[in-house]
Amino acid sequence: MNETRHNWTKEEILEIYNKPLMELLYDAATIHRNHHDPNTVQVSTLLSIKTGGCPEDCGYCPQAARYHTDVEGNDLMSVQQVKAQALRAKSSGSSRVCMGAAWRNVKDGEEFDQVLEMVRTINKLDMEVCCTLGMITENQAQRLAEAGLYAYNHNLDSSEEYYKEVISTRGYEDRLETIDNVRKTNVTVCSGGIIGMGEKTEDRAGMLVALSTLNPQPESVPINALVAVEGTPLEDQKPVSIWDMVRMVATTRIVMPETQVRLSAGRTEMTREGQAMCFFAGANSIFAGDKLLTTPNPDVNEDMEMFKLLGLNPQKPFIKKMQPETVEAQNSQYQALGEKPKWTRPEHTIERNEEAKQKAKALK
Ligand code: SAM
Ligand code: DTB
Ligand code: SF4
Repeated sequence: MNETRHNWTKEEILEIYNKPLMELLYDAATIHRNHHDPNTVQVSTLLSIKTGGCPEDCGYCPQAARYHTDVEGNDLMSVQQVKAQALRAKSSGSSRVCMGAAWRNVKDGEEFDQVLEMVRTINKLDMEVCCTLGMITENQAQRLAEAGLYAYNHNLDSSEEYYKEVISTRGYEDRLETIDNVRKTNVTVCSGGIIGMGEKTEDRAGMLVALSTLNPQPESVPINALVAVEGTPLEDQKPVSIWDMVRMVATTRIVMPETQVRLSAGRTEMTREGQAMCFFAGANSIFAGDKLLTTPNPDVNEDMEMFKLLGLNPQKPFIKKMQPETVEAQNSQYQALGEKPKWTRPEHTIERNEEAKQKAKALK
């Protein structure tokens, strides 16, 4: 077994990332085998429970209200709708449902209570439940844990330096604080980022420093390739090369040996050969279902064919950690505190985000 280190430096990570490819693949695959079954891949289904109309300015995101994209906004789904979708996901081989909401942060009240009920409902289907709802307080994390949440996703997205080139409406430290709030509970941490936003290799390494020096490291790390959506400030970004994706996955695997590395957004642009290389390099999780949150993803049947071809098996739920218990709302030991936390709003100017906003205004 390789010990898990929490003191990786940017220079060390860059050295790994830039290794001759065959050596990088060999090192990553070796570490992967020492910590995981190389033929097992976790399968998660994404569900956008509240779509579009988000007040933030994340330059990559089609759900930000200020840009002009084709995303149709939707109010919060009902618990019954979510249950039906979760059952579909389960019957198609997913062990986890990840519910996403286009919110800046969670607000106590009816909508959050409804999300808690969704968590209880899916946990009772014996599936792992993940949520990604924006920033949360410790009390909100505790309430999610009590409802039976298995994981909370909150991405760092990039290095601290490059983050400032993409998002101005909240700070990197807010993201770290949310991750820390989740860490105070039994809920596992899912945090990763996006490549292909125009960042340098140093920024990819910087993000991996930030993630790998967390102690404990996140239980899962999604690596997304930017899906460049028309109308967003990053609409003209060139698709990320498969070689970059493989290097990023392999480096993530090496610096975070125990984590589940998820080959996330961007798979529609990848060949089976490319994805196979990512699995060899240590990716052991995917998002399945023909939609991510708002953009396309490969068809489930095609993914299952790929699994068969590669001899991969979907991971069963609760293999890495026991299923949490669900406490019913009436027995909860937590109150909604109605806190108004002071999440920062750095508001630096990002020219291209500003331009996209103006363009969207003009089109209205
Ligand atoms: N609103 C919440 C938040 O930002 O934390 C949760 C949903 S948000 C859509 C979740 C993550 O999806 C983002 O942090 C980002 O990493 C990823 N994402 C969003 N748009 C993307 C895109 N166009 N391409 C790749 N990843 C994207
Ligand atoms: C993550 O890292 N990737 C997922 C999930 N966590 C929430 C989201 C990808 C979104 C891609 C763009 C879209 O479909 O809107
Ligand atoms: Fe909103 Fe999340 Fe999209 Fe940012 S990434 S605009 S917070 S939905």
